[in-house]
Amino acid sequence: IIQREQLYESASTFLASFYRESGRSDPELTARLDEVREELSKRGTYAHTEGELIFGAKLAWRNSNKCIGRLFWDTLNIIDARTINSEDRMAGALFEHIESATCGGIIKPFMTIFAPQQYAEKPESGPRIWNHQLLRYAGYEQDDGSIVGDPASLSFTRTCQALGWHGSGTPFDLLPLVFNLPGRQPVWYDIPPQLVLEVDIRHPDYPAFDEQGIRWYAVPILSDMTLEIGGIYYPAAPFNGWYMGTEIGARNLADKDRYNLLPAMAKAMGLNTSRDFSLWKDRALVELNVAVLESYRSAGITIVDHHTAAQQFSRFEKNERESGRDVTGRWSWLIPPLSPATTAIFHNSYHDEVRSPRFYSKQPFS
Ligand code: HEM
Ligand code: NRG
Repeated sequence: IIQREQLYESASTFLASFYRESGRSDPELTARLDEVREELSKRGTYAHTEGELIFGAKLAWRNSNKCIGRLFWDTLNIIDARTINSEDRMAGALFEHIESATCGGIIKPFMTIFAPQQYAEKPESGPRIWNHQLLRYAGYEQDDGSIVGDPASLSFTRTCQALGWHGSGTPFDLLPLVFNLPGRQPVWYDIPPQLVLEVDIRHPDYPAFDEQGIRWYAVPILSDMTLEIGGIYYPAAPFNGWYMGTEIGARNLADKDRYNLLPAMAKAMGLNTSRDFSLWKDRALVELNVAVLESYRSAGITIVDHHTAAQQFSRFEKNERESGRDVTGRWSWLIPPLSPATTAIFHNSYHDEVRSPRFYSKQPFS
């Protein structure tokens, strides 16, 4: 009963904001709240209308304090996949997400929302996606302790292998999709390669770098966060926008515990790497980021540089203020990892206040 009251509280707060922001009348809101109360007393939960789901998903993006890309929150495309209850159809919906979001390189923000968690009358967990992102490269530990591929994927790769998947062992093997429906065993599906757009990373001025054979995928599709709207939890709700170049060039390819490519870039540039004092790491880092941006651009794939992204974020802040809302944010995530002080974000401060609808990074009630 207490849980039901809490759920009604969360539902009414969310519905009030939906009806207010979409310019509906108070009597309409009251009617909907009565309906929700009735549904709660019968079923212990309530179902969002399609309009509520779309609005809630967009607000969860708008409320993502770590996200610099929020100017575009209102352009999110939502696929309602709440009725999917077979593995094949779930895999199909995920494949379709990859295809629609990629859109031949003109990337579109998408979110596919599967069934919510039913935690009231009949405790039953919702469907779950085990991948961190729908597209990601495997990581393998060799007998000599060295690592092939993405070290961030070591443990998930072992999970896939335990389920019977075998990778080819290259540094850029796409991992399979792994997920489970409520109360069922996990299943894995290889992603049809023709759905996956990837880019060869080349440097326009340092062709020696091209021989590294580095590539990356076009679309980041986060798949391990739980979406919460009005007290309802959607544990499988993968979403994507496009990349900011630094995510790849200053982290995925540069971090020592990821692809660790600063030494290779420095070598291609002919830098002397014997002394930190020469700033060879900084020079290699900039050129690695140039290589990422130029490679995506020449392949016709949407990507944003961190200066433009920071300017877009300023526009978001202005829009929010003009709409009578104050912007929340987490400074340590909003600043880009390359030349942060050249962006306005660095010189501002933000309140990291948590608002619902929202994304949880760890799945609750697991
Ligand atoms: C985080 C950019 C779209 C929700 C981030 C980060 C960047 C970013 C750079 C920090 C990531 C990191 O440091 O690992 C963008 C850009 C987008 C975009 C350029 C282009 C449209 C979206 C969309 C959503 C979203 C569509 C949800 C609907 C989030 C969330 C985080 C995040 C929840 C935090 C992730 C975490 O906790 O690991 N975004 N984003 N973003 N973004 Fe966005
Ligand atoms: N840094 C991660 C991706 C995190 C989310 N970034 C986005 N999200 N751009 C990486 O793979 O590098 N998005 O929805 O566009």
